Amino acid sequence: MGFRRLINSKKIFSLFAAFTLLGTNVLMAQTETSASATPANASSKSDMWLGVGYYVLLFLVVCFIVAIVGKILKIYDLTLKMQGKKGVNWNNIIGMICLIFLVAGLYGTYWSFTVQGAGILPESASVHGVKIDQMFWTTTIITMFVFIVTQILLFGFAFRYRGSDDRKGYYYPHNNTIEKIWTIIPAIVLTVLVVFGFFTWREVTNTADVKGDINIDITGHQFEWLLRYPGKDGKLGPTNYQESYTSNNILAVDFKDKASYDDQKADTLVLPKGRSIRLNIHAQDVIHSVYLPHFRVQMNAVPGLPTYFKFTPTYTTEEMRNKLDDPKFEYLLYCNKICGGGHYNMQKVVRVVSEAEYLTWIARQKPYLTDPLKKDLKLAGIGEPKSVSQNRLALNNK
Ligand SMILES: [Cu+2]
Repeated sequence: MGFRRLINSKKIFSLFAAFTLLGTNVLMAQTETSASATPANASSKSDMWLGVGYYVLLFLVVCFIVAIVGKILKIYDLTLKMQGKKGVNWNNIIGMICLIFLVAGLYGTYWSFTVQGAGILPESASVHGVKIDQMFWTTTIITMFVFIVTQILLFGFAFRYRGSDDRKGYYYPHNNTIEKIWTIIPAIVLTVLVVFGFFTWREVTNTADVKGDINIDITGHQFEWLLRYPGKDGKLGPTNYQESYTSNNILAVDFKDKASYDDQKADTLVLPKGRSIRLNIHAQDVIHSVYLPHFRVQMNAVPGLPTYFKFTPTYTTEEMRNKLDDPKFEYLLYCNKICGGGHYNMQKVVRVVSEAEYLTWIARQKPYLTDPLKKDLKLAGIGEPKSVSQNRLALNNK
């Protein structure tokens, strides 16, 4: 009785409506501040408010319809009772609601697959990505099948065996066979999926370093990715945050090691097709995450815990553009950990090119060892470090 009074209370209803309106406004206000960065947004902003108004109105209309239908049913129920008849059969109504929920829910699932499904990533652009996709689709198909069957059984049974005066509920407390079936089958399926996932992940990550690997250092800090390529020696110099960090050496490259001298920096992550790439992943402040969705690559960048991810790109940017029939397509590198206010902007273009194009590009990149940094390190010229270790000591003593 108390609950019914709560639902019928006009105060509660108007409070709920006000709360919904306010909540939507607050949400949209946030989208608005980020969207208003570009002034040419006036028309899209009014479109957005039209959209908000539309959904709020739609919600209110649905509430009114439900309330009116409820009142009509109640009056109908009372009239029947006054005439000495049985009144409304609520079991049938609840049964029908279960059936409507089943049909609407399954249609909603189908709808979200067709609408959101269109935003799915294109074919994997890396060798290991094909295996990740196989795993993804196997899991999706199995879980979808189970989802559809169980929903049909759940709501179908609720409808078919809804309460009725003609039959009595059968008391069925326990059945070991049923318990075994619904424990053992899911256990086997889940074990197969987990083991399959375990072996796939092991195959993806247990990769021995080969001589031809291209080593690239990628360092995340708030809010950008910094890239360092090895020079002609193919080796990246080591880093040492405690000793080598200066404003001219934000990657803290250790110049005690000669391999550091020819390291290069780059703005774009350029990768040659068909070559094994080893991304050495670092973070300088908080946890970031290297995310290259088109290559099915993701690995956290944790401060103080360098990690790596190896993969081989299989399609150049140009090939992917042709495949997708989208001349503007770019592979992108994102940060996939919410690492602060500028997180959304931690993005870089990734270009996959032919080996020849890569060599031309890399030859044009600037050395990491800039003139100001040379001055800091008191290096006369690359290749002939004048007592680097002594200078380092001097720096350390600051
Ligand atoms: Cu980040």
